[in-house]
Amino acid sequence: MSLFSTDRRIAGPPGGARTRGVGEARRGSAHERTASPAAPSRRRGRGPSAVRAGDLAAAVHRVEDFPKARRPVVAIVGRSNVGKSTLLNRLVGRKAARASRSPGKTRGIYFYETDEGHQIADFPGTGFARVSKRERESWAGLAEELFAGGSVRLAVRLVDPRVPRSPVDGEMKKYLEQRGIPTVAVATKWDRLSARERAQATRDLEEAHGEVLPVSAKTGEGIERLRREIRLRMQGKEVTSHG
Ligand SMILES: Nc1nc2c(ncn2[C@@H]2O[C@H](COP(=O)(O)OP(=O)(O)OP(=O)(O)O)[C@@H](O)[C@H]2O)c(=O)[nH]1
Ligand SMILES: [Mg+2]
Repeated sequence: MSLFSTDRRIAGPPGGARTRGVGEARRGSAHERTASPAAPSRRRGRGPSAVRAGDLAAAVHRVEDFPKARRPVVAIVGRSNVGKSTLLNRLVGRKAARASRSPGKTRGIYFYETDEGHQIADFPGTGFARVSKRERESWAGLAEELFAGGSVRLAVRLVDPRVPRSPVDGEMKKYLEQRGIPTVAVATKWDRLSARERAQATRDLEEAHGEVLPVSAKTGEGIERLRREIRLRMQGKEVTSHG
């Protein structure tokens, strides 16, 4: 499987994504210009080195863009439009990443600061057919590089409760398992489900993914629980391997 690839006919075996070609990704393309996250906000009355939750630490479109100083990272992954950027904003308490009603908004890996010692990374979505093969391969290479580097200590795997058994999500689960990345499965947009749908979705999701935390970035439901879970899972984790 090639992460971020939607077309299984062209997808290689698990782990087959290569970094080759990543350097070809052009900085400043129309995509990147429109998809760049909000610029770091001014830090009023604070020193230039003061960092606050939601500050952009790195925008990665090529391998060379990865931050040099490695910190523990929480990766937010999932299908396109599932709500990754919106959830990240809710977690950092500020509109840092750009979200959009139309899928394919996030087009690079964006690292944001948190006030808990780790960084949180927003990923491009998987399963979006309208992204070019070349771009998908470039993202797959970047993801491969990051996941192999040892800094990702937890992946928050977002799933759509209305599509509990998406094959793309199944592939992501397998991909992360194969790389030994611990994960938390999270069902997004929980506010959109009726009580009856919630009960059904819970059963279906647990069957497909094991324990799943339901959240709504819109109402805030489940967010504190997810924050606690992330904190717990990141406690004492430092970047030890590969720098
Ligand atoms: N009702 C509801 N809508 C949500 C929620 N979270 C996200 N959305 C909406 O879902 C749409 C997609 O959100 P994004 O955060 O851009 O999704 P994404 O996964 O980052 O998408 P890509 O970057 O394209 O992969 C936006 O219109 C959001 O407002 C939620 O909890 N509840
Ligand atoms: Mg996004």
